[in-house]
Amino acid sequence: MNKTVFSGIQPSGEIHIGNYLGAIQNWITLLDSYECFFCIVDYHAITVKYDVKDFQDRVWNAIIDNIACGIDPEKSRLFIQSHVPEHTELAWILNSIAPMGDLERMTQYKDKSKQHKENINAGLFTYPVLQTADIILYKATHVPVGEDQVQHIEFARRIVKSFNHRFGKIFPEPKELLSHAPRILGLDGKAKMSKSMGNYIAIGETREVLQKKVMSAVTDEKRIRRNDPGDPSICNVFSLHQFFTPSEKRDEIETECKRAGIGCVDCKKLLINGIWATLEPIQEKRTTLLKDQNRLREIIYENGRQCKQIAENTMGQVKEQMGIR
Ligand code: AQP
Repeated sequence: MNKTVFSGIQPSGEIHIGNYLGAIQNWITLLDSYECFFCIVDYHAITVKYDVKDFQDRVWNAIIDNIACGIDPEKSRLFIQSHVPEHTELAWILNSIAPMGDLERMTQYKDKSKQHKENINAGLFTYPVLQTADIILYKATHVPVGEDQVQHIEFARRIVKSFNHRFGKIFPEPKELLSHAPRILGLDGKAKMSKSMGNYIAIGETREVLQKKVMSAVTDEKRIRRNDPGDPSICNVFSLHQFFTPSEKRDEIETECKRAGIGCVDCKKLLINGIWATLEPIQEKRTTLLKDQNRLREIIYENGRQCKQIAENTMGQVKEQMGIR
């Protein structure tokens, strides 16, 4: 069986280093060995309140950011979900297979229901059904995601098993692919870094804002004075060094922190340098990309057209097997 990857990102805010380390970096490593579908999932993003005026900009910014991070839209099919209406068509069909009990157990639904008490809508509830449709329309075998999405991929596998069992085997059972950074915590060091929580470092952060944000990040809370020894194993700032600081320097910071040889302020300054070394080239590439957006738009629309053809084929098979003509 061919190896096919599908993964999505919501245009629900600025892309942050959690998305970058947990998903996008992993996507880049797969470009050469898998057939890759990467999607800006705008239909998922409307399940929470959003500003209509900004929405198109958000979708387009998500495209530009992904390319600036290293997703080549000519090596992969980077596209916009709503350009392929078959996603929502298949989601309706899968709604008739998805057990309510499974959907009620979804952690993301429970969390978002608490976060958006005034807007607990059916789309929020059936979010994993649309996500399953996204994945299986392209018969994806692998789904590179952060840890927060693993429960949804398990759900997708159960739906695929039910479909294949009832109507005949069409779909492979998709497997999650976790990156080396499956769960980046927010600046509070407690909740997952997320666009909607506002606890993030965006990839488009200026150096000044980056500095402010990192300086405000929570460290080992037991370390009160500069002379107290720290515990890097419970410090979120130190855990970020793992991704932005060369290993020798990181080992030195760890040893020095444990013996109070380095304070949290200096540890944060080193982290700022490390993160900036990653963000600066991404931001430079972004500026270059913005100069020739017309060509990029053509590529993204063409990717959407190609995806639509594949999706139409899959829907033809689905309807045939289900007796829908
Ligand atoms: N903190 C994270 N650490 C590792 N991976 C993460 N991902 C998201 N946050 C982290 C992964 O990034 C991909 C895109 O997910 P998303 O668009 O749902 O990102 P988000 O920041 O989580 O967006 P929202 O709008 O704020 O959503 P909720 O409210 O669900 O958190 C996924 O592969 C995800 O796993």
